[in-house]
Amino acid sequence: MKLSAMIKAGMAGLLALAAGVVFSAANAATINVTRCVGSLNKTLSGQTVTFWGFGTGGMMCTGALPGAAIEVGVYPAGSGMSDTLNLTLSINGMTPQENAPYNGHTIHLHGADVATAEDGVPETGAAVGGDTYTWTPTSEMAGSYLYHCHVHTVKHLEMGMYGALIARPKNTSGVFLNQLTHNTATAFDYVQNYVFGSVDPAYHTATGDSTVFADYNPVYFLISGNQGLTTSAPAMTLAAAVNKKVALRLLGLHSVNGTFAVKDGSGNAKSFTVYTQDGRELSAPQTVTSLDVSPGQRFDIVFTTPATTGTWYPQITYKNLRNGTAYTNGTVYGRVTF
Ligand SMILES: [Cu+2]
Repeated sequence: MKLSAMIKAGMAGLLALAAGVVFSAANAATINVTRCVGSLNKTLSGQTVTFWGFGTGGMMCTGALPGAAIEVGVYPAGSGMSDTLNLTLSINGMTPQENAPYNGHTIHLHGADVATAEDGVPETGAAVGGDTYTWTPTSEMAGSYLYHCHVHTVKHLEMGMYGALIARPKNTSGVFLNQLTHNTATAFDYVQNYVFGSVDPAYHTATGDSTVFADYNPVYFLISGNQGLTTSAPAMTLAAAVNKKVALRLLGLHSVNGTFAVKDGSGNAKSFTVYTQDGRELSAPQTVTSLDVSPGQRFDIVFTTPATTGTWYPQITYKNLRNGTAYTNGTVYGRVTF
């Protein structure tokens, strides 16, 4: 290797280290990510609600709602290449937490094929005082996943201990592609994560085996931690352009039913195409005008902005699990301008 090439390679390695990414053989990467647990307050419809979120900073952890998204590369089929995620829950950032037997926290990689020891489920032996969770996704696993705490899940998920986990295509040089899968039909110009959430404030103050947990009555509804109650104050915004492909990753971290749609300012539903469901590419993409998203489900969709400028509103209407009725203040809006 020429000296100039060696210096370049060294610089690339330093830059990769700075980003928390270490390249190993054949350009596959080991992605080291650390999360801690920290509390945060949000004002929802004028009321203060305390959340626990996955964040960064260890002992002085600043929680985030949702936790920052984590991306892991998946390579073309037959390349023999894989990224490995080492996701560490810091032992130095484990408060707040509940009293025993629901003490501590874990990270569960929802939808990922991992060994039991990497699964973060206390009932099957996972440590609750900090651990490292390893996942090596393969080509066919391109798509969207979730990470969340699996200690007393009914409480800790509600407290906001969740985030997006993305298996995203890379080329054999290790560069992320703007595609949902290695199928070029899934290419996009823009992508956003729509993390769905619902909030029952009673769950946020109850602990242990309180009877509160026997009845779920959410009153606040979120996309990626924001209320977005009107089209003029949306939870998500994207400045796109005309004739472009917008991909949205729909991530079901709510605890009720939900129906997603993309509408224009007059309420007319626009078509979008579903390419992946629950971390696998559909054998035939589905073009629809609405999509039910259940708790735990993930869909990756694409729509094309029209040839003339305007604004569309991706939105979800949250519905009661028992009777399917839409909740008051239960429609949360995003906004895409083009
Ligand atoms: Cu937890």
